Amino acid sequence: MDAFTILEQCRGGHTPSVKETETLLSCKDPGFEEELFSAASKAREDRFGNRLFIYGFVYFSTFCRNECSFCYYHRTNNIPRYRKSREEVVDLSCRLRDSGVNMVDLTMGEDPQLYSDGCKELIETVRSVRDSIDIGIMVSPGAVPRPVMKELRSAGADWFACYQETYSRDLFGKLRVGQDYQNRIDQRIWAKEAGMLTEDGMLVGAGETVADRAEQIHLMGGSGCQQIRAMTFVPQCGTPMQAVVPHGPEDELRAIAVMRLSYPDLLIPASLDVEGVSGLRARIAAGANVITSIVPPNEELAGVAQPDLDIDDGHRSVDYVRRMISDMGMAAASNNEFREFMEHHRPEASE
Ligand code: SAM
Ligand code: MD0
Ligand code: SF4
Repeated sequence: MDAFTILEQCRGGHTPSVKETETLLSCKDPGFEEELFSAASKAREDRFGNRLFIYGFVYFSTFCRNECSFCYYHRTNNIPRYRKSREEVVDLSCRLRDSGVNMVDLTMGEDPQLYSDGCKELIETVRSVRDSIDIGIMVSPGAVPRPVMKELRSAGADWFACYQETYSRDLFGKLRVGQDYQNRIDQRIWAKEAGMLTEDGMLVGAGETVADRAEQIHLMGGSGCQQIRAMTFVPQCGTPMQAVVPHGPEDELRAIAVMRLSYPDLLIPASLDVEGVSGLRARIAAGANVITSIVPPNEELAGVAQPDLDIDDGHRSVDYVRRMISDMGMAAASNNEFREFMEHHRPEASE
């Protein structure tokens, strides 16, 4: 079946098969992309109106024991690193709350210091943040031991993010060198069992095929995660993948649109960490309904894929993105709206 016919069926509520997804991801016919994005925007509007959720990003430790070949914070990369104290993380989270984000995403490398003693410092950090703010809390700590999940939940974490990057085992081995594929899948299962909402994600332009991408969209969308994302790989100095030719945003935008059409109820981020604010409009126009990676300026905080882009000029701020989205007829959702989403979708703890 041709891409236009599949798209027409999707408009009527059809979930495309993997093969059909591949067709949607690869059709180069004139006018197709415009129709795809407009159908995806319509699907978002039907579910979420003109509302977008906004998340703050606190990358509180850039130390890491892992050697992901795509990552700037790769263990052997000789770069300056930092670890924020518990008090600093609380302060930053309060500032982000005051600036108007719906959630803070507490992210770290697999820092041995935060992992020691059953991830005690991580858990206590979450608890201190929970005691100080009443907006959403997401944790993105990497792959933690199973018992830690329950503790993160009872310390106050609402969400657990852990991206598989790819569902090709072969490519996974090349990207997340030395890490266990199944253990990373299990993270989201265990987090869900502990009563947390979960996020999965794919890297785009990191060596996958279009068929891999189509399959991954299905696996992520059907896995019970409430949020799924695609981020274009940004080559990083000092890493094994530094010489890879950077991919444009086109394939990520297609992935966002197809995810929206296939899984209209899910949260799908437009990350400021790939192209900064200049890439926001296109991601929203492709069907994203969350803006992630708001980072407070002048705090020596880093992004992941774009360690400093748009941060110290204050462009990765709620005020700035609110202005941008209002030009598109969109508005920031309230904390109550976000809370409602969480309450409605939070998995029941099963153990
Ligand atoms: N360390 C934790 C982990 O790996 O799960 C959490 C933080 S990690 C830095 C968050 C995500 O950022 C990764 O899973 C990956 O998808 C993305 N990321 C890292 N480096 C990137 C790059 N160079 N380009 C695009 N995305 C990247
Ligand atoms: C982002 N820089 O949202 C963040 C990060 C981790 N949960 C999120 C990749 O783009
Ligand atoms: Fe460490 Fe996460 Fe970077 Fe991998 S992606 S090297 S686990 S910070």
